[in-house]
Amino acid sequence: MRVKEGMEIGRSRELYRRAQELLPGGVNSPVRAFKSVGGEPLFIQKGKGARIWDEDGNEFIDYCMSWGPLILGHADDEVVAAVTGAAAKGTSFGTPNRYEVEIAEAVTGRFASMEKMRFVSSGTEATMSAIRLARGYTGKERIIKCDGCYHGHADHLLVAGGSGLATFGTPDSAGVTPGNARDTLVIPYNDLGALEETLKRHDGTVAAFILEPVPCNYGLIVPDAGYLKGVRELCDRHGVLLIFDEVITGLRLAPGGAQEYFGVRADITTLGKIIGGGLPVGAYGASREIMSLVAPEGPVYQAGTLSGNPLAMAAGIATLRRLEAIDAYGTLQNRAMRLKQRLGPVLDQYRGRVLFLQLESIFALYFNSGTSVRNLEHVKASDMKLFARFHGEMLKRGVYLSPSGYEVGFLSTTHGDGEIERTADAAAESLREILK
Ligand code: KE4
Repeated sequence: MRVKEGMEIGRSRELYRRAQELLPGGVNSPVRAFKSVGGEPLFIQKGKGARIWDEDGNEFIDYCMSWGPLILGHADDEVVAAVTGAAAKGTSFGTPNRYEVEIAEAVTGRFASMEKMRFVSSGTEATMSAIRLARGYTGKERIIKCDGCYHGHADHLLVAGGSGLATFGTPDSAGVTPGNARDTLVIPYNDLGALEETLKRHDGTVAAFILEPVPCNYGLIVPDAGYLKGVRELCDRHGVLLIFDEVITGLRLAPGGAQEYFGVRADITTLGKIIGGGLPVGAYGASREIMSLVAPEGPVYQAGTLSGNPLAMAAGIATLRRLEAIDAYGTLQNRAMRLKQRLGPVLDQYRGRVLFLQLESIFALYFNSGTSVRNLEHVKASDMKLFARFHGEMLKRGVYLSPSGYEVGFLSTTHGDGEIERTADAAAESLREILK
């Protein structure tokens, strides 16, 4: 594997200098700034399949995949054709359009718990609206979330756990007022006892429990056997709505997301990423009864200039059609197995120092002595400085990992044997370099 020592990044560097003059941190979303892995962000010019090229022409095998949407890889021909075809007829009308109906039929056909749905333009809008809907439907004010689960940047969800087991949240960002955090209770993930205690202590006041069924924003944390079923039972017992934030897992773990994969129904589901094929999208859905509360049918207000945008909807329809046409989930399982098989012998040499976790086409790498990751504490025990060095070594070898040890990696249907071989070789050399 030729190490790209002294990789030419002059064009990215110049763009970054200009960007920092105009955009906070030079980026439009913080994690892109490479702050937690060091170095300067690369400005990506194009992508095709599993590969991306930066402005200086450096080529990488991409495992960030725009943080999850690109399950079919970059610039899938049919998705691009759908977007360009839609754009040629106009980019937005602010009126109902046929694409919204077609994609709503496709999505609700995959999620038994979603009889009706509403499209918005981001995952943040989806979860913010889902919480408002839960409060409007139940008439209750409090929500429960899990420490380490990320649901976008709505004030009442930028709330961290306190020291105790089940505590009132504390603002996790400047500008989030105690008043905004006051009605958010925070508990550990994979802990049914904490959920039960919180539900009992606040019985009758909790509108909903929102969680990532598989947390992917603080590394990858896999639910304990029975955890999600236990959550369902406790929410039913206490009359609390269960919101599954499937912005990442929806259409990724299975066509019907984590709900299909684990066999646990949510009351309200939020989606994003894959259903927009890489264009701005979010959505939330539930039973007819719950969704009847949403304006203009009901009193829960929510709106959006570009909600249901024809280009995003066309990209989503093309994505869902392709996923079905190419048996994508069989392919993704095969790709995931291949990656595990090829990385296995490499990682075995560092048992007790490196932990590779994978759930289908989602994976995370921890520099950690543990053998499993069940909660936040396990993730916090990882050496993020080592991850930063690993990230840099892999970049030099032409592999682009998500630029944070708290983020996960994604496979797509386009990560072929060649890409996986190169990745395993790069990992072997990078680990040798940093753990020698
Ligand atoms: P957006 O508002 O970024 O579209 O979605 C927010 C969101 C909601 N729920 C889950 C489970 C999510 O993972 C996200 C956003 N994910 C992050 C990456 N893990 C987006 C990347 C970024 O913030 O730049």
